[in-house]
Amino acid sequence: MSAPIRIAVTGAGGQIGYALIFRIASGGLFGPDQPVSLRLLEITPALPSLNGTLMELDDCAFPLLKDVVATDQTTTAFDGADWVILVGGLPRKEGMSRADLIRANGPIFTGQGKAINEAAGPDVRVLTVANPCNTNALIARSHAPKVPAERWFAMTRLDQNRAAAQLAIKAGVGVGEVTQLTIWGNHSDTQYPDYKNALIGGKPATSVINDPTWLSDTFVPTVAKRGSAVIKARGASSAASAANAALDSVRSASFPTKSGDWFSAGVVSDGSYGIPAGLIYSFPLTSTDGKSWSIVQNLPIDDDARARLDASAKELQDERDAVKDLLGPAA
Ligand code: NAX
Repeated sequence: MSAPIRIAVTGAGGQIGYALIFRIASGGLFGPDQPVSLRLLEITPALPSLNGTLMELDDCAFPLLKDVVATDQTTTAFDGADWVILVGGLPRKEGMSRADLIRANGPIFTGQGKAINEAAGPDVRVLTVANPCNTNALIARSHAPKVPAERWFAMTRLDQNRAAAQLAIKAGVGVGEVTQLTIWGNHSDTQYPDYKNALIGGKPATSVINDPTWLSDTFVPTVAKRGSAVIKARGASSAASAANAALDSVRSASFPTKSGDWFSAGVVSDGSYGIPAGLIYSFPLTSTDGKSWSIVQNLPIDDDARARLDASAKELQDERDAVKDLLGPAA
Protein backbone atom coordinates (compact mmCIF):
# COMPACT_ATOMS: atom_id res chain seq x y z
CA MET A 1 0.00 0.00 0.00
CA SER A 2 1.20 3.51 -0.78
CA ALA A 3 1.99 6.14 1.85
CA PRO A 4 -1.08 7.97 3.20
CA ILE A 5 -2.15 11.18 1.51
CA ARG A 6 -2.54 13.83 4.18
CA ILE A 7 -5.65 16.00 3.91
CA ALA A 8 -6.28 18.99 6.16
CA VAL A 9 -9.86 20.18 6.51
CA THR A 10 -10.69 23.47 8.24
CA GLY A 11 -14.11 24.07 9.75
CA ALA A 12 -14.24 20.30 10.19
CA GLY A 13 -16.88 20.60 12.90
CA GLY A 14 -19.34 22.43 10.64
CA GLN A 15 -22.06 20.92 8.50
CA ILE A 16 -19.96 20.57 5.32
CA GLY A 17 -17.09 19.18 7.40
CA TYR A 18 -19.38 16.53 8.85
CA ALA A 19 -20.52 15.51 5.37
CA LEU A 20 -16.95 15.55 4.03
CA ILE A 21 -14.60 13.80 6.41
CA PHE A 22 -16.37 10.44 6.57
CA ARG A 23 -16.33 10.21 2.78
CA ILE A 24 -12.62 11.05 2.66
CA ALA A 25 -11.91 8.45 5.35
CA SER A 26 -13.93 5.76 3.59
CA GLY A 27 -11.91 6.07 0.36
CA GLY A 28 -14.42 8.28 -1.44
CA LEU A 29 -11.70 10.73 -2.42
CA PHE A 30 -8.66 8.75 -3.57
CA GLY A 31 -10.16 5.31 -3.99
CA PRO A 32 -10.21 1.99 -2.14
CA ASP A 33 -6.44 1.36 -2.18
CA GLN A 34 -5.15 4.72 -1.00
CA PRO A 35 -4.67 5.30 2.75
CA VAL A 36 -5.41 8.77 4.05
CA SER A 37 -4.45 10.84 7.04
CA LEU A 38 -6.75 13.60 8.33
CA ARG A 39 -5.90 16.88 10.03
CA LEU A 40 -8.99 18.68 11.28
CA LEU A 41 -8.93 22.35 12.24
CA GLU A 42 -11.59 24.08 14.31
CA ILE A 43 -11.86 27.12 16.52
CA THR A 44 -11.27 26.29 20.20
CA PRO A 45 -14.95 26.35 21.32
CA ALA A 46 -15.85 23.81 18.62
CA LEU A 47 -13.22 21.23 19.67
CA PRO A 48 -15.39 19.36 22.22
CA SER A 49 -18.03 18.61 19.61
CA LEU A 50 -15.36 17.77 17.04
CA ASN A 51 -14.10 15.20 19.55
CA GLY A 52 -17.50 13.53 19.26
CA THR A 53 -16.94 13.34 15.51
CA LEU A 54 -13.54 11.73 16.16
CA MET A 55 -15.31 9.10 18.27
CA GLU A 56 -17.61 8.39 15.34
CA LEU A 57 -14.63 8.16 12.96
CA ASP A 58 -13.16 5.50 15.31
CA ASP A 59 -16.50 3.73 15.37
CA CYS A 60 -16.54 3.49 11.58
CA ALA A 61 -13.32 1.44 11.70
CA PHE A 62 -12.25 2.72 8.28
CA PRO A 63 -9.29 0.56 7.17
CA LEU A 64 -7.88 3.35 4.97
CA LEU A 65 -7.81 5.99 7.72
CA LYS A 66 -4.26 5.89 9.11
CA ASP A 67 -4.50 8.70 11.61
CA VAL A 68 -6.53 11.77 12.60
CA VAL A 69 -5.56 14.88 14.51
CA ALA A 70 -8.07 17.51 15.63
CA THR A 71 -6.58 20.85 16.61
CA ASP A 72 -7.17 24.58 16.92
CA GLN A 73 -3.60 25.35 15.76
CA THR A 74 -3.27 26.14 12.07
CA THR A 75 0.37 25.08 11.69
CA THR A 76 -0.38 21.72 13.35
CA ALA A 77 -3.34 21.23 11.03
CA PHE A 78 -1.40 22.06 7.86
CA ASP A 79 1.84 20.31 8.81
CA GLY A 80 2.96 18.18 5.85
CA ALA A 81 -0.46 18.42 4.17
CA ASP A 82 -0.79 17.24 0.57
CA TRP A 83 -4.23 18.83 0.24
CA VAL A 84 -5.76 21.60 2.34
CA ILE A 85 -9.52 22.07 2.05
CA LEU A 86 -10.49 25.43 3.51
CA VAL A 87 -14.11 25.10 4.63
CA GLY A 88 -14.03 27.00 7.92
CA GLY A 89 -15.40 30.50 8.14
CA LEU A 90 -18.18 32.60 9.49
CA PRO A 91 -21.51 31.98 7.83
CA ARG A 92 -23.41 34.88 6.29
CA LYS A 93 -25.98 36.10 8.79
CA GLU A 94 -29.39 37.61 8.13
CA GLY A 95 -28.96 41.14 6.75
CA MET A 96 -25.21 40.75 6.18
CA SER A 97 -24.06 42.06 2.81
CA ARG A 98 -21.50 40.26 0.68
CA ALA A 99 -19.05 43.08 1.46
CA ASP A 100 -19.55 42.56 5.23
CA LEU A 101 -18.94 38.83 4.81
CA ILE A 102 -15.74 39.47 2.88
CA ARG A 103 -14.43 41.77 5.58
CA ALA A 104 -15.47 39.38 8.37
CA ASN A 105 -13.87 36.30 6.81
CA GLY A 106 -10.83 37.83 5.12
CA PRO A 107 -8.55 37.90 8.19
CA ILE A 108 -9.01 34.13 8.70
CA PHE A 109 -7.36 33.55 5.34
CA THR A 110 -4.34 35.77 5.97
CA GLY A 111 -3.40 33.58 8.94
CA GLN A 112 -4.24 30.33 7.17
CA GLY A 113 -2.27 31.37 4.06
CA LYS A 114 0.79 32.07 6.24
CA ALA A 115 0.41 28.73 8.01
CA ILE A 116 0.13 26.86 4.68
CA ASN A 117 3.29 28.62 3.52
CA GLU A 118 5.10 27.66 6.69
CA ALA A 119 3.92 24.14 7.38
CA ALA A 120 2.28 22.39 4.43
CA GLY A 121 3.96 19.68 2.36
CA PRO A 122 6.14 20.61 -0.65
CA ASP A 123 3.45 19.67 -3.19
CA VAL A 124 0.47 21.03 -1.27
CA ARG A 125 -2.66 21.96 -3.18
CA VAL A 126 -5.39 24.10 -1.67
CA LEU A 127 -9.13 24.12 -2.36
CA THR A 128 -11.10 27.00 -0.85
CA VAL A 129 -14.77 26.29 -0.18
CA ALA A 130 -15.53 28.94 2.45
CA ASN A 131 -17.26 31.97 1.01
CA PRO A 132 -16.53 34.25 -0.68
CA CYS A 133 -14.33 31.40 -1.90
CA ASN A 134 -12.60 33.08 -4.87
CA THR A 135 -11.51 36.06 -2.79
CA ASN A 136 -10.65 34.00 0.29
CA ALA A 137 -8.39 31.91 -1.95
CA LEU A 138 -6.85 35.12 -3.31
CA ILE A 139 -6.09 36.31 0.23
CA ALA A 140 -4.65 32.97 1.39
CA ARG A 141 -2.50 32.64 -1.72
CA SER A 142 -1.12 36.16 -1.30
CA HIS A 143 0.37 35.08 2.05
CA ALA A 144 1.90 31.85 0.74
CA PRO A 145 4.66 32.83 -1.69
CA LYS A 146 6.21 29.34 -1.50
CA VAL A 147 3.11 27.70 -3.00
CA PRO A 148 2.99 28.13 -6.80
CA ALA A 149 -0.01 29.77 -8.45
CA GLU A 150 -1.31 26.58 -10.09
CA ARG A 151 -1.84 24.91 -6.70
CA TRP A 152 -4.76 27.15 -5.67
CA PHE A 153 -8.40 26.34 -6.40
CA ALA A 154 -11.70 27.96 -5.41
CA MET A 155 -14.77 25.75 -5.52
CA THR A 156 -17.26 26.33 -8.33
CA ARG A 157 -17.86 22.61 -8.79
CA LEU A 158 -21.12 22.70 -6.89
CA ASP A 159 -22.34 25.22 -9.46
CA GLN A 160 -21.15 22.96 -12.28
CA ASN A 161 -22.94 19.95 -10.75
CA ARG A 162 -26.10 21.99 -10.19
CA ALA A 163 -25.99 23.19 -13.81
CA ALA A 164 -25.45 19.66 -15.16
CA ALA A 165 -28.40 18.39 -13.14
CA GLN A 166 -30.71 21.15 -14.42
CA LEU A 167 -29.76 20.49 -18.05
CA ALA A 168 -30.17 16.73 -17.62
CA ILE A 169 -33.61 17.11 -16.01
CA LYS A 170 -34.79 19.45 -18.75
CA ALA A 171 -33.46 17.15 -21.50
CA GLY A 172 -34.81 14.03 -19.78
CA VAL A 173 -31.42 12.28 -19.78
CA GLY A 174 -29.00 11.00 -17.13
CA VAL A 175 -26.66 13.62 -15.73
CA GLY A 176 -23.65 11.69 -17.08
CA GLU A 177 -24.74 12.72 -20.60
CA VAL A 178 -23.88 16.36 -19.86
CA THR A 179 -20.27 17.25 -20.66
CA GLN A 180 -18.07 20.26 -21.41
CA LEU A 181 -19.96 22.43 -18.95
CA THR A 182 -18.12 25.51 -17.72
CA ILE A 183 -18.86 27.78 -14.81
CA TRP A 184 -17.14 31.07 -15.60
CA GLY A 185 -16.23 33.62 -12.97
CA ASN A 186 -17.12 34.06 -9.35
CA HIS A 187 -18.98 31.65 -7.05
CA SER A 188 -21.79 34.21 -6.75
CA ASP A 189 -24.86 35.38 -8.63
CA THR A 190 -22.63 36.79 -11.39
CA GLN A 191 -21.30 33.36 -12.38
CA TYR A 192 -22.07 32.23 -15.91
CA PRO A 193 -23.03 28.57 -16.42
CA ASP A 194 -22.07 28.25 -20.10
CA TYR A 195 -24.84 26.22 -21.74
CA LYS A 196 -23.76 27.47 -25.19
CA ASN A 197 -20.58 25.37 -25.15
CA ALA A 198 -22.05 22.41 -23.22
CA LEU A 199 -22.92 19.06 -24.77
CA ILE A 200 -25.75 16.66 -24.01
CA GLY A 201 -25.17 13.16 -25.33
CA GLY A 202 -22.33 14.60 -27.45
CA LYS A 203 -24.60 17.17 -29.17
CA PRO A 204 -24.80 20.92 -28.44
CA ALA A 205 -27.04 21.47 -25.42
CA THR A 206 -28.72 24.30 -27.35
CA SER A 207 -29.89 21.86 -30.03
CA VAL A 208 -31.04 19.19 -27.56
CA ILE A 209 -32.88 21.81 -25.46
CA ASN A 210 -34.22 23.95 -28.26
CA ASP A 211 -35.58 26.62 -25.94
CA PRO A 212 -33.30 29.70 -25.87
CA THR A 213 -35.59 31.60 -23.51
CA TRP A 214 -35.55 28.80 -20.92
CA LEU A 215 -31.76 28.50 -21.20
CA SER A 216 -31.04 32.18 -20.76
CA ASP A 217 -33.89 33.30 -18.49
CA THR A 218 -34.58 30.24 -16.35
CA PHE A 219 -31.54 27.96 -16.40
CA VAL A 220 -28.88 30.62 -15.76
CA PRO A 221 -30.59 32.27 -12.75
CA THR A 222 -31.74 28.89 -11.36
CA VAL A 223 -28.12 27.72 -11.17
CA ALA A 224 -26.83 31.03 -9.83
CA LYS A 225 -29.52 31.21 -7.11
CA ARG A 226 -29.69 27.49 -6.27
CA GLY A 227 -27.86 28.00 -2.97
CA SER A 228 -30.57 30.40 -1.72
CA ALA A 229 -33.31 28.03 -2.92
CA VAL A 230 -31.76 25.17 -0.92
CA ILE A 231 -31.56 27.38 2.19
CA LYS A 232 -35.23 28.28 1.79
CA ALA A 233 -36.30 24.65 1.38
CA ARG A 234 -33.98 22.99 3.90
CA GLY A 235 -33.63 25.74 6.48
CA ALA A 236 -29.85 25.30 6.21
CA SER A 237 -27.31 25.85 3.46
CA SER A 238 -26.10 23.13 1.08
CA ALA A 239 -23.89 20.71 2.96
CA ALA A 240 -23.87 17.18 1.49
CA SER A 241 -23.85 18.54 -2.06
CA ALA A 242 -21.09 21.01 -1.16
CA ALA A 243 -18.99 18.23 0.40
CA ASN A 244 -19.60 16.10 -2.68
CA ALA A 245 -18.46 18.94 -4.91
CA ALA A 246 -15.30 19.38 -2.82
CA LEU A 247 -14.49 15.69 -3.40
CA ASP A 248 -15.20 16.09 -7.12
CA SER A 249 -12.92 19.15 -7.27
CA VAL A 250 -9.99 17.41 -5.59
CA ARG A 251 -10.45 14.30 -7.73
CA SER A 252 -10.62 16.30 -10.96
CA ALA A 253 -7.34 17.99 -10.06
CA SER A 254 -5.76 14.69 -8.97
CA PHE A 255 -6.56 12.41 -11.91
CA PRO A 256 -6.34 12.85 -15.70
CA THR A 257 -9.48 14.38 -17.22
CA LYS A 258 -11.68 12.06 -19.27
CA SER A 259 -11.06 12.63 -22.96
CA GLY A 260 -13.55 15.10 -24.46
CA ASP A 261 -14.56 16.63 -21.16
CA TRP A 262 -13.40 19.30 -18.75
CA PHE A 263 -14.16 20.58 -15.26
CA SER A 264 -14.58 23.97 -13.63
CA ALA A 265 -12.71 25.52 -10.74
CA GLY A 266 -11.54 28.96 -9.74
CA VAL A 267 -7.83 29.23 -10.53
CA VAL A 268 -5.33 32.06 -10.83
CA SER A 269 -6.08 33.75 -14.16
CA ASP A 270 -3.20 33.90 -16.65
CA GLY A 271 -5.12 36.43 -18.76
CA SER A 272 -6.96 33.79 -20.82
CA TYR A 273 -10.26 34.98 -22.32
CA GLY A 274 -9.29 38.55 -21.40
CA ILE A 275 -9.76 37.94 -17.67
CA PRO A 276 -7.31 40.11 -15.68
CA ALA A 277 -4.26 38.08 -14.65
CA GLY A 278 -4.03 37.25 -10.96
CA LEU A 279 -7.78 37.11 -10.23
CA ILE A 280 -9.07 33.75 -8.97
CA TYR A 281 -11.63 33.12 -11.69
CA SER A 282 -13.47 29.93 -12.66
CA PHE A 283 -12.42 28.52 -16.05
CA PRO A 284 -12.82 25.26 -17.97
CA LEU A 285 -9.83 23.07 -17.05
CA THR A 286 -8.25 19.79 -18.08
CA SER A 287 -5.45 17.79 -16.59
CA THR A 288 -3.39 15.21 -18.45
CA ASP A 289 -1.42 13.94 -15.44
CA GLY A 290 -3.49 14.71 -12.33
CA LYS A 291 -0.87 17.24 -11.21
CA SER A 292 -0.84 20.21 -13.57
CA TRP A 293 -3.84 21.58 -15.47
CA SER A 294 -4.50 23.91 -18.33
CA ILE A 295 -7.33 26.23 -19.32
CA VAL A 296 -9.35 25.01 -22.30
CA GLN A 297 -8.69 27.61 -25.00
CA ASN A 298 -10.60 29.02 -27.98
CA LEU A 299 -14.16 28.35 -26.84
CA PRO A 300 -16.54 30.62 -28.75
CA ILE A 301 -17.72 33.50 -26.56
CA ASP A 302 -20.52 35.60 -28.08
CA ASP A 303 -21.41 39.16 -27.03
CA ASP A 304 -23.90 38.05 -24.39
CA ALA A 305 -21.43 35.59 -22.84
CA ARG A 306 -18.66 38.21 -23.05
CA ALA A 307 -20.74 40.66 -21.03
CA ARG A 308 -21.40 37.98 -18.40
CA LEU A 309 -17.71 36.96 -18.16
CA ASP A 310 -16.71 40.61 -17.78
CA ALA A 311 -19.37 41.34 -15.15
CA SER A 312 -18.10 38.49 -12.99
CA ALA A 313 -14.48 39.63 -13.45
CA LYS A 314 -15.52 43.15 -12.44
CA GLU A 315 -17.16 41.79 -9.28
CA LEU A 316 -13.97 39.91 -8.42
CA GLN A 317 -11.88 43.03 -9.00
CA ASP A 318 -14.20 44.94 -6.65
CA GLU A 319 -13.85 42.15 -4.05
CA ARG A 320 -10.08 42.30 -4.42
CA ASP A 321 -10.18 46.08 -3.89
CA ALA A 322 -12.30 45.59 -0.76
CA VAL A 323 -9.59 43.42 0.84
CA LYS A 324 -6.51 45.23 -0.49
CA ASP A 325 -5.21 45.82 3.01
CA LEU A 326 -5.40 42.08 3.77
CA LEU A 327 -3.28 41.00 0.81
CA GLY A 328 0.23 39.71 1.38
CA PRO A 329 3.49 39.71 -0.55
CA ALA A 330 2.44 37.20 -3.24
CA ALA A 331 -0.60 39.24 -4.35
P1 NAX B 1 -20.80 25.90 9.29
O1 NAX B 1 -21.07 27.21 9.96
O2 NAX B 1 -21.68 24.74 9.59
O3 NAX B 1 -19.31 25.45 9.58
C1 NAX B 1 -18.24 26.32 9.52
C2 NAX B 1 -17.26 25.86 10.57
O4 NAX B 1 -16.08 26.66 10.45
C3 NAX B 1 -17.77 26.02 11.99
O5 NAX B 1 -17.72 24.78 12.66
C4 NAX B 1 -16.81 27.05 12.60
O6 NAX B 1 -16.54 26.80 13.98
C5 NAX B 1 -15.57 26.83 11.75
N1 NAX B 1 -14.65 27.97 11.75
C6 NAX B 1 -14.93 29.29 11.85
N2 NAX B 1 -13.80 30.00 11.86
C7 NAX B 1 -12.79 29.11 11.72
C8 NAX B 1 -11.38 29.23 11.68
N3 NAX B 1 -10.79 30.42 11.75
N4 NAX B 1 -10.64 28.11 11.57
C9 NAX B 1 -11.22 26.90 11.50
N5 NAX B 1 -12.56 26.71 11.56
C10 NAX B 1 -13.32 27.82 11.66
O7 NAX B 1 -20.76 26.22 7.74
P2 NAX B 1 -20.85 25.20 6.52
O8 NAX B 1 -22.26 25.05 6.11
O9 NAX B 1 -20.04 24.00 6.83
O10 NAX B 1 -20.17 26.07 5.36
C11 NAX B 1 -18.78 26.36 5.39
C12 NAX B 1 -18.44 27.38 4.33
O11 NAX B 1 -18.72 26.87 3.03
C13 NAX B 1 -19.22 28.69 4.44
O12 NAX B 1 -18.32 29.77 4.25
C14 NAX B 1 -20.18 28.62 3.27
O13 NAX B 1 -20.57 29.89 2.82
C15 NAX B 1 -19.34 27.88 2.25
N6 NAX B 1 -20.04 27.25 1.13
C16 NAX B 1 -19.42 27.27 -0.06
C17 NAX B 1 -19.97 26.68 -1.18
C18 NAX B 1 -19.26 26.71 -2.50
O14 NAX B 1 -19.83 26.21 -3.47
N7 NAX B 1 -18.06 27.27 -2.63
C19 NAX B 1 -21.30 26.03 -1.12
C20 NAX B 1 -21.71 25.65 0.26
C21 NAX B 1 -21.34 26.64 1.32
O15 NAX B 1 -22.28 27.66 1.33
